[in-house]
Amino acid sequence: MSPQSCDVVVNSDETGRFSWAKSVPIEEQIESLYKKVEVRDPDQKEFLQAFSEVLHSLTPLFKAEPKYLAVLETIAEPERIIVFRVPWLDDRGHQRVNRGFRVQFSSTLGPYKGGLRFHPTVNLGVIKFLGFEQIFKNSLTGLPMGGGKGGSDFDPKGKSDNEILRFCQSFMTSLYRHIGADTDVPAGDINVGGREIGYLFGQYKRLMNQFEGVLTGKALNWGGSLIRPEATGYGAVYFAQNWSEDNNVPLKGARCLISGSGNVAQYTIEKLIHLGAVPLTMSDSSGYVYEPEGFTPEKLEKMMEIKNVRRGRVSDYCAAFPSSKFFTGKRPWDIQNVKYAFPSATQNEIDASDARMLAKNGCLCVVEGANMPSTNEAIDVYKQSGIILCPAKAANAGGVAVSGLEMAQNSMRTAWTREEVDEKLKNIIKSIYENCKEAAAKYGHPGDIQMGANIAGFLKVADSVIEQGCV
Ligand code: NDP
Ligand code: 2IT
Repeated sequence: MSPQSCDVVVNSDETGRFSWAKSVPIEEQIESLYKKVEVRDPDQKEFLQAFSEVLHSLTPLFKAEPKYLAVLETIAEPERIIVFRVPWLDDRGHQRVNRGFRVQFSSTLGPYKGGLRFHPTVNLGVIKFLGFEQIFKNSLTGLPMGGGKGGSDFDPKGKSDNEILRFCQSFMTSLYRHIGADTDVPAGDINVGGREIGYLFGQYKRLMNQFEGVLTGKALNWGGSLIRPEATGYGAVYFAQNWSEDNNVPLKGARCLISGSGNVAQYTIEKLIHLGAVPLTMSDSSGYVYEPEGFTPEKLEKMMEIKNVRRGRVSDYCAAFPSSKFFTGKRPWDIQNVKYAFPSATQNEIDASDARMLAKNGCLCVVEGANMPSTNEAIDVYKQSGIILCPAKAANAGGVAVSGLEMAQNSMRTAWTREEVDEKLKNIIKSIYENCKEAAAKYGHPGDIQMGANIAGFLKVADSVIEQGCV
């Protein structure tokens, strides 16, 4: 029986705005909310996955305070969705077209904030999952940022620099009227890095005749922040460091698995090396590279040159270092005797059988650099096998946190030193870790960082929604 069909609504909060059926078990009300959201967008499987994860993990909160179920229902509906045509000319002069998206999910805590992803798998369900997660991630940072996400199904692989430039200019020609330093501040995500942010910023400036901090991830010469490129990877390792010190599982000497070879993976490995850990793997969509003794600074530098300068594949690396081995078409979760895994490529890259493999290989802690890299079935396996999950919205919040610091520096027309930004990043990550721990303990699940992240991230937004008149 759903709360809607129940005719004995017997409880409401002090305002009378939130009512729920006291006679219906909260678990049933949770399932009926899931169905309601699913019926609206049955094809958005990634969004429904992210929604289900948050909804179910908030069960102890709903048991204590059922009014929050209705608030979650409101938050799960984006404030605004913008979908647009992106026409562009390829190098042969042929007309091409892609679809652009910006989901302005929540402005409760500040201007919409979140990255842009260019990838052929992008669709509205993917952007909605990313935007939904972003709301709670941004809330956890403690900085004044709402949640949003955007992108396109454009595939940059094999495109020339001129094609990327024309695509970015066309994308911004449609997007510019919807964004602004106090409205919505996009940034990078998969396949959107410094080069693309530059082309997008330049076009915004032309169209608006205005130099403002409308994007983050800018180059240092024109308003970028030191440490922004490093921030997501460094932040993930700082998060792991907090957990490791708390639980006595030293990072020094720990064998670590990393997926991905882009921005997040590269700086995760750099910081792991600084701390004396042993990062063993990097990957892309064609397979993974295994370095039996771990990546060194020289080896990482080579991989960065291949990926960032030549825009090559991880397999190209093996020619330079015969000690390494490439596994075609595989993901790096089958290496034995490991302590930590840092999935840093994309969503759903660890399924239940990968999670079982991680458990068998000794993994104690999964630190999510990517967004939603673990399927919900994989999360169940972590729980059954005692693996601790440091979920994306907490563990990879360092990137958007330093984006928030970039916005602050732009507003003040100043630039902080590398040390200042790094120190602020460390403090933000520490307070996220502590807030997650505290919320988990308060709601009866001490040590459950995943639940703590959802509860702490959600509560701040939910209470603010109520204070702002349920809008
Ligand atoms: P990059 O574009 O720099 O790198 C992406 C990496 O992931 C590449 O190695 C890419 O390989 C791999 N990848 C992408 N899609 C797939 C796929 N379908 N299957 C297998 N591998 C894939 O992106 P980022 O490093 O910035 O982003 C990685 C993850 O981190 C994403 O989930 C992103 O949302 C998340 N994130 C990023 C932040 C940031 O600041 N950049 C902040 C917080 C989270 P290939 O080249 O073969 O596609
Ligand atoms: O998923 C993410 O947090 C990002 N891609 C970074 C967003 C941002 O606004 O810096």
